[in-house]
Amino acid sequence: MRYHVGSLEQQKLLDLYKGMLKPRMIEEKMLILLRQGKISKWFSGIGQEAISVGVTKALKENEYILPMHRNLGVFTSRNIPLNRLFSQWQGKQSGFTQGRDRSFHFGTQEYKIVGMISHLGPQLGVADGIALADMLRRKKRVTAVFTGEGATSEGDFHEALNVASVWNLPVLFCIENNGYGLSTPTNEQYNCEHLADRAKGYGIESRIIDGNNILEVYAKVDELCKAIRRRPRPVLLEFKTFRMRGHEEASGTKYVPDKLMKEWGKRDPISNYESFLLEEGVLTEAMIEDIKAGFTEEINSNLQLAFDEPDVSSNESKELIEVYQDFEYQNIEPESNSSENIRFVDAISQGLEQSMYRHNELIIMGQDVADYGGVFKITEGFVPKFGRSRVRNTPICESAIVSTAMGLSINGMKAVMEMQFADFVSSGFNPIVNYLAKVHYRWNEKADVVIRMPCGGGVGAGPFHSQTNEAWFTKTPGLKVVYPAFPYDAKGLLNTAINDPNPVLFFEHKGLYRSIRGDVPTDYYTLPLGKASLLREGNSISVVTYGAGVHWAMETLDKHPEIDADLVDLRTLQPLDMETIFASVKKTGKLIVLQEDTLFGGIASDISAMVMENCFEYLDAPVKRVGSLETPVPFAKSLEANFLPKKRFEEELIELYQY
Ligand SMILES: Cc1ncc(C[n+]2csc(CCOP(=O)(O)OP(=O)(O)O)c2C)c(N)n1
Repeated sequence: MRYHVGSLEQQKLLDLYKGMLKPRMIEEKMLILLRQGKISKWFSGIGQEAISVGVTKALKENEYILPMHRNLGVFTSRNIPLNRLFSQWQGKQSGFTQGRDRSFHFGTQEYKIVGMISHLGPQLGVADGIALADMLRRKKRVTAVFTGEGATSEGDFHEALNVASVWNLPVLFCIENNGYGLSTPTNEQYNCEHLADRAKGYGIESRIIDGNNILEVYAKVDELCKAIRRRPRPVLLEFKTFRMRGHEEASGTKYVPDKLMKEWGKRDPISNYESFLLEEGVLTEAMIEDIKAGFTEEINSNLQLAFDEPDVSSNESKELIEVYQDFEYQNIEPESNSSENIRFVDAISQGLEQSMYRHNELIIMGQDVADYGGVFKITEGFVPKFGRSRVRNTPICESAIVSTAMGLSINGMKAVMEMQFADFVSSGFNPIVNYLAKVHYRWNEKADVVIRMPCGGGVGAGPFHSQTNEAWFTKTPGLKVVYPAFPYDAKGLLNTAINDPNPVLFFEHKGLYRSIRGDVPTDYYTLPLGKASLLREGNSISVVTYGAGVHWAMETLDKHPEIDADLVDLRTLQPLDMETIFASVKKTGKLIVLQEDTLFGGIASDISAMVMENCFEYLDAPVKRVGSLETPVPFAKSLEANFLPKKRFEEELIELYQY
């Protein structure tokens, strides 16, 4: 291996050596502990240390770095206290996730490290968001993100590189090409000569770097970082290296030809560099002994601290509370009495616009949201007021944009993302339910993101533009779900959703956009999440519903004045106002829950179950649930009318009333 010292000083040469040696020695210790059954899983980065260490040391301390599962060198180069790392791997309290997630699945703002989720790819889009925040604040910073060559096959890789290119984001995309993704060799993973060649297709620069040569890694990345700080832009790096151990320790390396192992064994980044430094007189055997003794002491004493720490114990209320970031709702009343009779769609637009004035660092992203104003025209006229940097058209890549929103939040900004249609959220599902929803529980980080979801049927739009898919999200701890039925609620709740630092799925029924009007205060105001509204009061039956269901229920009740019903509009589904439901049921003794979504697995089922569990003695009839037919949403008018539950609701309501 050839080393070019260039202008690097002795101190730096030594620092790089120590930087690689420390994670190697930690790993060697971990492999022993693994064999003794003292730690569970281990993903080895042995042989790849030069990449983690070289990249991290080329960054400034205030620049974010997003490592993967083989990047111990990133954590040690940022000088994370080892006892906390060890406690993390043992699932203990002073680890970074308090026992809630394992291995390298954590981040820490203190050290500007943003760890991975198991799904690999979303990391790349998160880096885009972090870099976007830096760019918008005109901070000349680099964000570095890692991926293995295997994960480059995920759509997230393509989406993130494309977004970074279109927006010219200062992201250093680092591919560690180590020959295998689990047991899959590179020729079964991709079919081009170098992954770096893909950069051309995205319109960005790339470099191929010998990932086992610390001086090459450090010098090239350092030079690039300086260049990116001067002129922000994305760059793709392909580090050629090799995975010297199994995917994780238990899985072995039987499928790797011996020849490859031997060849790469000779290219070990540490032993080669050590020999070089000895030859150059930068290191002596005595110094090596000294350095190793120091690390051994540091590792052992910190391990002892971790082993001495008791196992975590579960405190149920703490576990539940920490799924969400603390949010103290502030009730803000409109400043004046002025109000206007406006459409549902206008109320959302107003809330969004006033929130943009209120939060300087709120960014809107979505397809066609800029000059075009979005397909429903909610952001029409926003660009002249807030500029294209805050009202951002995105490529068609829901997953990367959700991840980008997450990155903006990590770097201290707020994001509202418009799904063009709620149906398309499936293309961004992974980061929503796995990243945004779980990040606070895992490592105490907020996901200050609102995802606006134009949803719902009755508009003759067929299976892919009509779904109301809130149940995909009410199921997932960590998300909040809002679903207003009136313009007044829509504006106040959207404002609160934006103030709330937790991830909120904000459902907007597009059938209501232009058909429902209401008086709405002209000024900014907020409404609390988790509070249903009792729209009508009666004594014989409780009708619980939300969204378009509220309007169907009102029409039906108007047709049947003999039925004196409580009508509860849930307004938010997570948190869910069970108190109001219970109080109503205790008064009326009969409950019918109406949802537009297909019935099975929807919120109506849970409400029904909770009422049975909590109000059984008060019930005079079985709880009824009414929802759409268990089919996709059909296109033709007559089919859709029969699919939707409006007519069945009337029949079931009468039946329950007469029970
Ligand atoms: C979406 C997803 N699919 C599959 C896996 C299982 N898995 C975890 S790591 C891995 C291999 C990754 O290979 P690569 O990206 O090359 O990184 P390496 O492990 O080689 O460093 C696989 C298949 C996963 N975690 N997430």
